[in-house]
Amino acid sequence: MSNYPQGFAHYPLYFDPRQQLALIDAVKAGVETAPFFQPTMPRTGNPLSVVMSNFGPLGWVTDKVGGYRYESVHPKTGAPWPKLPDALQNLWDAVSGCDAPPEACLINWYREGSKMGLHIDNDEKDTRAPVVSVSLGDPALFRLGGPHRGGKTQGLKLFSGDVVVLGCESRLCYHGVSKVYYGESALVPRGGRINLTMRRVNPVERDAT
Ligand code: MD3
Ligand code: FE
Repeated sequence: MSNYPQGFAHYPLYFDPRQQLALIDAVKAGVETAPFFQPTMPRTGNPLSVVMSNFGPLGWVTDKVGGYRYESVHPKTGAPWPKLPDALQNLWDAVSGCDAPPEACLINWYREGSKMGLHIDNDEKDTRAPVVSVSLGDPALFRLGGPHRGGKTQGLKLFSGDVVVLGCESRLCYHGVSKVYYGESALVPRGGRINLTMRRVNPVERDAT
């Protein structure tokens, strides 16, 4: 039985294979200037199993000393993150219901054995806007729980080209990736799965009328 939280939407194969290739090309171009970096956990310095980069004015980074945060420049090169590709801005406009553009687009690359433990995304000051996610390459088993740690979770297999929108209640639900079906897709050049997540970070400034 599927009973998803309010604000959760899944669009299977939103992007067809040709569009998926174009997105991979955009990621390839982005990581030429903003190479994948190895994120590490606050305090322990343990590496996350994914490597990351970002598009847009802000990027999510984490390391032992600074912890989870948004930064306007790449942690290694010090350069601004590359501009968000138009295809992703168009996706945001089509499915987010948010007038303001996303400020950050996190690029997660899952290689053989990579996973992501259950967590809540709450490093954003504005959690009213949804998170919009695009899956590319190998399928993954995504898990979505409730607002409390230790509650029930349900699994959903995400395939290349799938889009997931996490708004309202689902925005603050526990979620993670328990498994990647490594080697099932040949889309990603060096293998694995790429996940893109667009977010608002700061509250939208509205003009007083
Ligand atoms: C549910 N990424 O980057 S995407 C993350 O597949 C993250 O790489 C996973 O969790 C991935 O933080 C899941 C789908 C997703 C993204 C953000 C969410 C689900 C979410 C925020 C709130 C609730
Ligand atoms: Fe997350």
